[in-house]
Amino acid sequence: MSRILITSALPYINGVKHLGTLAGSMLPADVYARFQRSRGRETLYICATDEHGTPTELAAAEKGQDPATFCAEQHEVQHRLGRAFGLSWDHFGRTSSPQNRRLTQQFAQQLWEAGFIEERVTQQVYSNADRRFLPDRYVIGTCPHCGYEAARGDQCENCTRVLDPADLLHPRSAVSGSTDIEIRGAKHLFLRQSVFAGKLRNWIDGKRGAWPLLVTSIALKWLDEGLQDRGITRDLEWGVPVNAREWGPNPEGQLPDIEGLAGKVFYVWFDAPIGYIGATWEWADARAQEAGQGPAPDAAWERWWRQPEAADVKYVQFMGKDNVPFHTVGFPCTLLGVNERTDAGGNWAVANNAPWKLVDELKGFNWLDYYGGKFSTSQGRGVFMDHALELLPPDYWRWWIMANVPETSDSTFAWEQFREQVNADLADVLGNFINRICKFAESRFEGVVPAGGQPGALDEKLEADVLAKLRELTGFMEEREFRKSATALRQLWVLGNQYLTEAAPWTAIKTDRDRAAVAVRYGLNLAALFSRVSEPFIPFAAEKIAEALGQPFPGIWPALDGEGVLAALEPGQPIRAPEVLFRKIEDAQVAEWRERFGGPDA
Ligand code: B3M
Ligand code: ZN
Repeated sequence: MSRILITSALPYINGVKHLGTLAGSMLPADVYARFQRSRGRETLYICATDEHGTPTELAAAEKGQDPATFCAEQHEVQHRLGRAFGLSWDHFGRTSSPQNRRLTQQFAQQLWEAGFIEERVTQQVYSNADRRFLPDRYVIGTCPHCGYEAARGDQCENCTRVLDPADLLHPRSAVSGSTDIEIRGAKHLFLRQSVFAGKLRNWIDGKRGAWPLLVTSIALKWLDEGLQDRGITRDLEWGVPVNAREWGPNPEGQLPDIEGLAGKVFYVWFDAPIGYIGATWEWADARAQEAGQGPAPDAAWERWWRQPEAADVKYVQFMGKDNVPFHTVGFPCTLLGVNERTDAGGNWAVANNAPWKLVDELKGFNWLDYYGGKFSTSQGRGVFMDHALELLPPDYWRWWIMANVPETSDSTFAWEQFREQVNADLADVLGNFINRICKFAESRFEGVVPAGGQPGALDEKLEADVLAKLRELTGFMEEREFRKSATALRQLWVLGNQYLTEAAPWTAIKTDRDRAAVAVRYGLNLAALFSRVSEPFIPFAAEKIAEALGQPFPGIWPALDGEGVLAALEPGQPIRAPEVLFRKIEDAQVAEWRERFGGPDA
């Protein structure tokens, strides 16, 4: 049985995330992690805040904080919100952690030694007023193609042409508005991605058919366009320093002490994916600390990442489509460059006898938008994680998002459809079933699972139908087909209501108590099954159901061989009706929320 390593794209540190971010990475990853744990597999779900880069520096400055303080605070906010949503991270780390800084520096050093990193001089915009180099998109000016006056130095938003800051007419700093800017030459490190083009193409070609088409087509498009070498350093203060080592003496020696690189940091997209590994190291250290030990031995976290120990690990990544290039090209280049090298004849050879694992399964998502438009922080449009939880418990959001997750195309959030679907699926179908069966058992069978009676055709049919659906659901979950999984799960819940209606224990009890006992026993067992198979999607409700039935939580996924699929509960086992699982969302609430968060015409 294999171990499962799961990562979801690391949320940027600046600001609370909206539902789109949750839908495109963290929530599906959580659903999959919960499912795999309940299947009994050793599972590790790692996430972290992505903390470096210019936007962080600017967001911190806007709050009058230094970046370190800002990040520490925002990390706590995101951690708390993620937990409140039920995200079952084994560790929620930080790309600014000492572990990640060290790994980033080490990888860079190894790439340098292998000849995959090169020093180049690039021309960059320097703002005298801001006393800093400006990243391309922080230079604003008039587009030379269409005359748009607020074009960014990387791309014109109006005509979508890709630009170089030097193309802009009347350029100015987006930070201060100052026009006192000049072009200066600056040294930077470049990762020679072009060297890996052939290797990457073979690797991606081998994933065709296995990975979502969305993912392989984005990756191949990048490769078709010709893989460019990539600048991996920036002139910033906040980041992993290129040339100033904070950690003790290292037998491997210093990072390349290249003249002109002092004071520079690695580009955020270089250290962010390494953060998956860094956060796994943090996880191991945190566990060692909990156990009253010192730092964890390397083997404790390397067993998830490095061969040969990681041979039984299946590594699954979750992300939105905009992140796919960095995970199919950028990060794999880093890892390949550490694992392998070329000899004088240009042949590849193993360079590392404990090579790092590349991703096995990559699940990419389209966009979730808000009434057909983008979620927007600045315009206050759409729902963000903190506000969502002020309105409704997490399961409502989790269920709607997963049932509509933008898997094969973009999907759209609208309050009206949200209310309709949540009321129908959660309140009318699942909630109603649980309530009916538990209440009836409480009032007519002294609150215990009834014994007695012989199952008949109806009960046997239920068992067969449930087993067929359960197998279908399990297959979809293994394949990470979440919309299909949600549909199969809803169909399972529907089977419950249909059964109760047909078996009608409230009628049977008048003439045949044994018949009613069988129906109630099957019904309660269905409820127990629902708790287990619904847990990945709606863990809070699943826990309430498990508690009501005296079942362990989280439970184990039901066996697919059909043995006792509806016989988990011992006759005589006490049960009680849980509090109302799902209150219906009212029309008036929808009207109010649409007003508050912006509706179709906002
Ligand atoms: N923070 C981008 C994003 O959230 C980025 C992901 C990093 S994954 C290593 O869209
Ligand atoms: Zn333009």
